[in-house]
Amino acid sequence: MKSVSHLRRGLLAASVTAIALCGVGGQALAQTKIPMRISTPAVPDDWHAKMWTVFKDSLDKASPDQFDTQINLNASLFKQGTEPAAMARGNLELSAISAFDMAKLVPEFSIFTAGYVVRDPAHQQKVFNGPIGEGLFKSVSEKMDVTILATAYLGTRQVNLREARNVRTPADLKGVKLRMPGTKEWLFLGEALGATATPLAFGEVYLGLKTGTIDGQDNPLPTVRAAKFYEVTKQLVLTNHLVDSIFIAISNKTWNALTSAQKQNVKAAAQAAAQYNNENRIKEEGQIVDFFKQQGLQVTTPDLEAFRKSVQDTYAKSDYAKVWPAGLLDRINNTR
Ligand code: KDO
Repeated sequence: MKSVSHLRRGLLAASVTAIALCGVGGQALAQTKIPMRISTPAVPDDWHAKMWTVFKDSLDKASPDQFDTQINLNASLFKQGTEPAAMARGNLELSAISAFDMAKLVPEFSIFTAGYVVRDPAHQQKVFNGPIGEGLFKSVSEKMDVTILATAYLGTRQVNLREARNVRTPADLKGVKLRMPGTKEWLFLGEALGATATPLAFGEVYLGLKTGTIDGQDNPLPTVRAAKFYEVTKQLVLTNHLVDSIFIAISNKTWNALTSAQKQNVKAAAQAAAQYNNENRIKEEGQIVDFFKQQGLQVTTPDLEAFRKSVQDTYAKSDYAKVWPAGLLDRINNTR
């Protein structure tokens, strides 16, 4: 029998979501589940939405009856980009946040918002699971009040256009209204690609493409499929411009209130979720181009060297690069 002293009293007042009364030897025992509200803009068919079910199942298996995991997709609980502040305030327990979210409060993180820095998913995992990730995640915890539990591979971002055009170099994207998420770090990436970056929340992209308020968008191909952007676009330009990450993060208010066994199980569940996402997404990316061709999209490969050089030069000359710690880019490049 569990004794009441096992319950985390601090959480009782604020976060009782389920109370089960069980009579044991004539005594009533109150059991409290710790709420784990998750908010993400991801659509149900995308791997980084499905990974949360893996998180929930792993956690329930390891810590039965201790957590009440609630998965909210399609930005139904918090708007895209507002999750970090909600976690810092303690209004949200978990989310998957981007390098762009982190760059706002931890400026050196902007190195990972720059195109053509991370080479591939294996490089990404080595960088973030090693000393570089450890140092940056420490600053994230201090400045954002969230703890990073695992690094998931969001996929490699590609340009996806409403009307087909000949795109060889960034100059060919001049004047193209390329939708980006609505922060300056994202918009800078769109401009670095040569386009006219146009801010729009993820949930509005499909309609924007359909009605022509935007000319294109950039996302990894599994997301282009899951969100059905292929229905309202005619071309994929395989720019490979960003090997993107999404970091599973938990509010420090929640994290610090857990026992060490609970912390271990929550972290293991996040890592299982990331691994499920990574394996499936990498596999899908390897096979997905045929699907788009069958849907009638043109799939073209531009001059990748021209894109790489132009994007890297744009970042190197920008204010972002001024706050990158000396030697960090070399350390990333030398991580093998
Ligand atoms: C997007 O809005 O383009 C983006 O890919 C940005 C990511 O950081 C992430 O928020 C993602 O959308 C959503 O999870 C939807 O897939």
